[in-house]
Amino acid sequence: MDEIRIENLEVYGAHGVLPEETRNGQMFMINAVLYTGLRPAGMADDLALSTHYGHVCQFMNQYMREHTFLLIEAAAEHLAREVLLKFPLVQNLALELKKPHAPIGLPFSCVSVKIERGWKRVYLGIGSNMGDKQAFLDGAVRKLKKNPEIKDVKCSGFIRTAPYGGVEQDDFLNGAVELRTLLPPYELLEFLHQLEGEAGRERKVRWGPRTLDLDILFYEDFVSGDPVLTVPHPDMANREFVLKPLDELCPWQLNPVNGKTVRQMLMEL
Ligand code: A4P
Ligand code: MG
Repeated sequence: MDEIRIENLEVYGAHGVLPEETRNGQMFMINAVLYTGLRPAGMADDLALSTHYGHVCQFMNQYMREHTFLLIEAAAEHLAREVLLKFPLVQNLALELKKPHAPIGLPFSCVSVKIERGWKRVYLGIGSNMGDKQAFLDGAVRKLKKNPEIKDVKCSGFIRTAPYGGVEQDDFLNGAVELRTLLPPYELLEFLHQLEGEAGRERKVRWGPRTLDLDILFYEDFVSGDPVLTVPHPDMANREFVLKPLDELCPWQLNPVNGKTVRQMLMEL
């Protein structure tokens, strides 16, 4: 991915743990790498097709002045989030926040923190087999769209499917959702659990009836075998109710564990 680089931008702010730091303030320096496509602006020679680095610098300067954090970790975390929300063409951001006058009492040139944050592409499986199934699925998609840390939400069509997994229960309505999010995997999972809770989901029987089930199928090419969050979803290759709607959204998406595309898994099933 192309980059716009900002080096050693000097900003003033009142961040620190000591009272005199928040009282007097001090100078900070910012290094930022904005990962974004530069081809359209480069070909057309048109600033409207790129991200104005001057605006980014002014924005970071103002944000650092108007907010106060104890830790440079917190200042960097919040600043990165705000830049990613404010400048939509920036897909990922590496941000280094340097504090050259930190009150250490020893000779040093600089302390800093460096983080990378960005909009990550995610695919969810979504299902319901209790009550007004369509309304539960529509409600979940609406709430995903309302979260400021989620964007570009696209939904497959919903299909009626027979229950899978041996528990005798009502038919399901299933679909898949594509989105981009600033939430890291476990925070996204927590948000999905919150939405399930708001839909009145009760966990009585594993694989049993539910008002709303939201599963993370893919999170970029993140791989995890943790039982709390297993990604990609380990049983997707055996589930037509997952692969069919997913195939509508991303037939060429590669499962990094088995090396197969969604289309290939669906054909083999
Ligand atoms: N968990 C681990 N990995 C993930 C992930 N990638 N996404 C953990 C979401 N959650 C994940 O899930 C149990 C625990 O799995 C969570 O606490 C989470 O930390 P749950 O939703 O409480 O329980 P569950 O859904 O009953 O169990 P499980 O194993 O998630 O089942 P599935 O895979 O969701 O399957 N038949 C049809 N036709 N359509 C369906 O949608 N769904 C199921 C449930 C069974 N049969 C179905 C359908
Ligand atoms: Mg589940």
